[in-house]
Amino acid sequence: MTTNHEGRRLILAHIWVAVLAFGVAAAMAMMQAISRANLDLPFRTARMYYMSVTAHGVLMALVFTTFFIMALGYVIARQEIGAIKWPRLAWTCYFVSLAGVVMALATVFAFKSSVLYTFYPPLQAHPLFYIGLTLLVVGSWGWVAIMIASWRQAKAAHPDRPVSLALHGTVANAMLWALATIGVAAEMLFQLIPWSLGWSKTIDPLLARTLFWYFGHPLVYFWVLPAYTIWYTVLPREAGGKLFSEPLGRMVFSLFLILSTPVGLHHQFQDPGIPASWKLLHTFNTMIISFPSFVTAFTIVASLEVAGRLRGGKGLFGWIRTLPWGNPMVASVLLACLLFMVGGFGGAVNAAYMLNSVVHNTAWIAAHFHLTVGSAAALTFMGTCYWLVPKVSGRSLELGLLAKVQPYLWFLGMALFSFTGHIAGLMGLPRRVFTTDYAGAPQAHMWEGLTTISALGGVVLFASAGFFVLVMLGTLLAGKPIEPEPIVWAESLGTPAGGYRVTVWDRLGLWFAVAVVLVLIAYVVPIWDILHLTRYGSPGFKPF
Ligand code: CU1
Repeated sequence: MTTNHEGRRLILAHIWVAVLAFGVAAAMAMMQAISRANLDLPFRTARMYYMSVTAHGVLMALVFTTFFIMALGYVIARQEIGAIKWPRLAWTCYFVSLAGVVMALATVFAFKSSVLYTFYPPLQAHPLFYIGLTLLVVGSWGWVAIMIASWRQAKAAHPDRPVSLALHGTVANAMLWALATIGVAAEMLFQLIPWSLGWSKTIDPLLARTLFWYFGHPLVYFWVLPAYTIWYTVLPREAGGKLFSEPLGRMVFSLFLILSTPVGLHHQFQDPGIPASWKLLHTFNTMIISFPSFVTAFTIVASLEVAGRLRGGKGLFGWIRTLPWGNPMVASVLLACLLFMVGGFGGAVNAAYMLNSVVHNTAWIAAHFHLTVGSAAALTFMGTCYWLVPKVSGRSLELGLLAKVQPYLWFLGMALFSFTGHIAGLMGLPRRVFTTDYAGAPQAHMWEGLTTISALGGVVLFASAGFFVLVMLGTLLAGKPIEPEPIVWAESLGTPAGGYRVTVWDRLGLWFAVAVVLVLIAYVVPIWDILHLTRYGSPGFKPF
């Protein structure tokens, strides 16, 4: 147990890493968008481009998200039990994760690990890249243990009532992460690390990709569930209303725990060596997992309608206008939700076997996940920082005007970047190429206007990211001392007298066990098959 002061330092230490990672990654993204529009920049080479895409992906998708999510988890657990459980473990894990990140990024910036954030073999990185990312994951396991221990303590203290919805969502996510990271840990320990150290000469790319996507799909839910937690437990109150249904929220998080992992083959539709029947099973699971997201869309829109009407909104759509669009936290989440709706429809295209072959490896994919992780998650996290950092640090939010403008700039930039990316992808523009002129090929001309608009989007996004980082630095370094407002979760509409009772959806241990069974059904046979195919190992390649 620790005092709140120590908890405060721990949480802010995580936020610092998240904000700095975000700032560096955003600067690299702008250069990439400009490079893909074939506009000449100083130092523009393929080598520089792939180094910077790797750094951008690792910093955004693995560092910014993980550190922010750990910070939010500590906030929520502390709120529940009044302190951070096992603070020494928490600090140890923080430094292990940070050391891993520094190690991995040092090799990236030294041009020794240009393998992109998916680190597909046979592209080969420096061993410290794989070891560093493994340490980041190992550090996050300590966080998982602390979340589960806090949850058990909260349940033991009040066995007759459920824990807060915020903690329920956080612990579902921690369990999901524990299950998912087994895949990437196995890939690192049995394949990538021994191979990069030269202990094994060749690697099986199909097995590596399968283990990666076993981890990679639940990874996207690891990003999105904390955003959903904020949508359910913070947004309704900040918008001036109540959560439409808390029991639906509990069901949603438990369903995500069950369904997030046995779907990874939907990233491998084009991979040979995996029977179509197994790909089909994963497709069905993917379609089922859209159900809790639809429930979330319904519940959140209903909660917002409650808020808008309580604020005096009338008529069919009048309540939308009366929402507090000038509150940077609320605006961030509302705009994140709008972008996510488009991203969700694109995701349904990706998940359909036939449609997937049209968009596979095109600019569509990068455009798609910038609406999901890059907007639904990242913009929600930024909005959450505006709400959370003053409460944790005891400092006033500085540069409030920039904070008000920032979510709108993100929305505009992402619309320019992403909508054009979807269209260009349908017209055949590949993802992950540093130049798109294809030696003047006629088809490449058709992309020109689109990649230019996309680059403009990149510049707007960079401005938005810069505003966010300035607001955070101003607040953390120069905010005026304030008496922070307490954190209060949103009330639920129609809470029964005496509060909610514990239901089957609160039994996360049970749902974790169900998730394990589904994972075994979905993966044992395909992985067994891969291990018994004629294996063609590949040596490592370092083209950049
Ligand atoms: Cu996926």
